[in-house]
Amino acid sequence: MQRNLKIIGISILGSIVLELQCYFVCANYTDKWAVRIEGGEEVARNVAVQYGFTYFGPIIDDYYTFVHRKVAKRSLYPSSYYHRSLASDPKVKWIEQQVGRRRVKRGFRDFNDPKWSRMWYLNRGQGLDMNVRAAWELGITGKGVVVTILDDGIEKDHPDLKDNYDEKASYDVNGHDPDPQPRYDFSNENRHGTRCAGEVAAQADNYICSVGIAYDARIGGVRMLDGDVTDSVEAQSLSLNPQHIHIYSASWGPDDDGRTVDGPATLARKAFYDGITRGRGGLGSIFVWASGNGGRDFDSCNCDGYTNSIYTLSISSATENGNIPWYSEACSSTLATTYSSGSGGERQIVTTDLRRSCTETHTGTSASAPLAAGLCALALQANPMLTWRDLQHIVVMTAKPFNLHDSDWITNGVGRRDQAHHFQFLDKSIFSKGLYARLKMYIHMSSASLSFESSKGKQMTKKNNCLSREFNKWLH
Ligand SMILES: [Ca+2]
Ligand SMILES: [Ca+2]
Ligand SMILES: [Ca+2]
Ligand SMILES: [Ca+2]
Repeated sequence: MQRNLKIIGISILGSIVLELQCYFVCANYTDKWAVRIEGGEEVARNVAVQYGFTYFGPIIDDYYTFVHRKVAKRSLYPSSYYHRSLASDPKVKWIEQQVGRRRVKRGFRDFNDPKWSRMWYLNRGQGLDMNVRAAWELGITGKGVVVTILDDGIEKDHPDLKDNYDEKASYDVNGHDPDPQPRYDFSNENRHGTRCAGEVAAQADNYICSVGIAYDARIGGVRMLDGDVTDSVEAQSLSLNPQHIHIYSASWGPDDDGRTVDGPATLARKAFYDGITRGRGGLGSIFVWASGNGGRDFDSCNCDGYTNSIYTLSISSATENGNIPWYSEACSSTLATTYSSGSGGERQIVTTDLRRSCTETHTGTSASAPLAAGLCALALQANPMLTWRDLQHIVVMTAKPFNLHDSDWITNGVGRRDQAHHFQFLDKSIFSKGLYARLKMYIHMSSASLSFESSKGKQMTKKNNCLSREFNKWLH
């Protein structure tokens, strides 16, 4: 009895060892052989029959598949007997018993970040999200691209940001020091920059919080809103390290009260111009701008000289259900929209938050601009040679109006639909090396901007009194 148990014990152990060995080395032999025979299919058929094989069909050129009915469909060991007899025929130039190989579909797997399942604007699929997973599957994750958030600072030691944090893309303009850590208070007033940063480059698959759109990009922050914002503060922020930073994301501007007409002053204007002419080795810095939250007060982003500048890529919002949000300002200078918050029942944006935490309640066009900055980072990884104008062109030309609902859609003179455009970065001619990133953004433009395209600006200038000189110059 004891002896029997021992034998069973050994055989179980033996099979475990075999299993473990096979996990690394054992082959999975099939009942098929690939055989090279010169002289054509008929010769191959005859050889098969001669050695008891069944001719299965051609593979390529002089290679054919034979199958042997007496061989198991799957075996750990090769069938040397039948192999040797077939190989002995002089007409057989090469022969190999075929082995089943483990191959895994390279589909998209979900992340382990706890809030990933809540990131509806990235994971809904079916044309209802920003389609970044298609880019990620191509290995486009923002690698090598540097983004900075011009805001109230960045929590650089946040566990979901610290590995992507880039001190060369950071500065504290308010405090005149290199450390942009936000100033902490009871109301967490200075959480904005940290929230925006996580949307772009929160680390993926680290069991922490969320996933940034460009989760392998480097991210910095400029602390410049927590103090007096002067022309020099803006200019210094917009021109930080322009040979290192590729994309600047700004979610601020003049009052959205429906009465203010304001824009960049002397130094900030110079910073924009220097950025697009000299930044990124002359390809031009990318300035992504939130279009403003003054919809309730009928504010127009055309009256905001920052979004209105031709040098900024101005971004508005669409809600979870594809509607125009209550805070949205419709205007012709907006190039695109990305998803953001909406009305009560609609979900908001998930991102990193102050005090090393995580939030599902980031809102407004403030949340949209960083998503667009993340998309631009993906595009720049796909093709780092894109100029600042190329990127604007891609955004406009690849927009698609899926899932965006409104009654005043029109088709403009170049066949683009206006009011709410769904952007899709997809342009093999622009993404060099055959790479293309299927990235989607949403566009939301006023009817005025579309009529401008059909009438070369004349109609638009009539409808929009706040167009800057720069913008008019661009139209003509
Ligand atoms: Ca500081
Ligand atoms: Ca994470
Ligand atoms: Ca505004
Ligand atoms: Ca603009």
